[in-house]
Amino acid sequence: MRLSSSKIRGVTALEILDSRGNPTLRAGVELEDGSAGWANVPSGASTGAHEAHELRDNDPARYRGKGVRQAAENVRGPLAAAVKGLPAGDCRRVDEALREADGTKNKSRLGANALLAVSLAAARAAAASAGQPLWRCLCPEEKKILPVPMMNILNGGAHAANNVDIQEFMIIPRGVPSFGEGLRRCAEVYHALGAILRERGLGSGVGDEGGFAPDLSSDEEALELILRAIGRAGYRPGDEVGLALDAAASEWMQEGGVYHTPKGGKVRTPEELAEYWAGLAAQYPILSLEDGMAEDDWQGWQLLTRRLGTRMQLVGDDLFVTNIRRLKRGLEEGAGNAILIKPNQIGTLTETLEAVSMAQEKGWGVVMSHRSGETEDPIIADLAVATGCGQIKSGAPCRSERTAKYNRLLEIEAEMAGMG
Ligand code: 2PG
Ligand code: MG
Repeated sequence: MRLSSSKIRGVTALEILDSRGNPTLRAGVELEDGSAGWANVPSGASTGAHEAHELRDNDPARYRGKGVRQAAENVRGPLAAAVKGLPAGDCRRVDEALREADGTKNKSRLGANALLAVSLAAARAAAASAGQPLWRCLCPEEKKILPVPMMNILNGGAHAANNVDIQEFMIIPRGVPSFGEGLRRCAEVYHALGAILRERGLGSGVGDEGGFAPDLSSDEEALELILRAIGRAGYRPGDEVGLALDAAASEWMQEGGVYHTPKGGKVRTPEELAEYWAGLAAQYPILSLEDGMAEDDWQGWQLLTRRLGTRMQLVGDDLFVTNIRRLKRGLEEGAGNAILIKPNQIGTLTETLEAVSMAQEKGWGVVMSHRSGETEDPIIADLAVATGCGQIKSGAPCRSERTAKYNRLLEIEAEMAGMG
């Protein structure tokens, strides 16, 4: 990292709101040379059981128990004390100090939300001190690539009050010359889908990530509508725009190891679920499937990977929770072939980057991701470029907390062009 060596002088914290109207945390870090950085932490609705601990106040009198005043106090108190005087650009040292101050395995004492806010804000402050955008400070020369958007255009599951069970229906532009062109293609398909839904009287209200959230008769109907939208926008489904799904199947797992879709009421064994995905893959141009099995169903994941792993990307989100211990198990056992990266699942920048590197070294796919509860902070755009991960999931081209990341990538694309 080519970040400044200026030392941390002070750390601040603020309880703010995320895009779902719940409190979340912002931290600010000020350096001795007067530079400063801030960062907001997002929050998920379909949270994996193995994620680092998100500290909430649990005081029913405030924000339905979801306040983060204690996490803010932890930033101002023990975490500030732990990092004061450290060079902000030495991310590893800063993050180690944060982890030591917490002292638990899953950051449950001071809160992963508290640690991550300081970790990211410190990196931002160091980049500001170096007079460089964050992506450039973190980015080894050879990795300067912009990610392809994996854009969510139809929401279901825990992200929408409709009767669709698959959480995210996404599109991926193929063979585009630039990030901006890929983004345009996706936005055009999004508008075409909106027009089709309106024509059919299906409603064009949106879900948590900005994708449309119509009531449909089945998940297949959603896929059919999206194929139609791709065609209506003037593109060839498959060749020019592919499909990606996030089933978020941890939400479907029931006692006894069977999957039960809460809205459609389908009950399937892991074998039947793998067959279902194989059937969909045979029928539709699905390039990527995330959380096609549940977070603790390692056998189901192996089964799915044997069945479809050579045909498509199989992304572990709840399965790996951006944690190298779980990723290592996946690599050893052949569970999945790609990882979703969400910094708040693990709680520090360096651990996030470690998970990316481990996956990249093994030739796995890497997708940088937002959360369903987001803020205007676009930092994952910088992280996607810095790591050269190649793919980003940031919702629909709708709702500013989603477009903030895409717009930041457009900015970075322009910054790169200016660098020559
Ligand atoms: C996911 C995410 C983001 P959440 O499951 O991949 O799309 O959702 O933040 O609710 O976990
Ligand atoms: Mg997911």
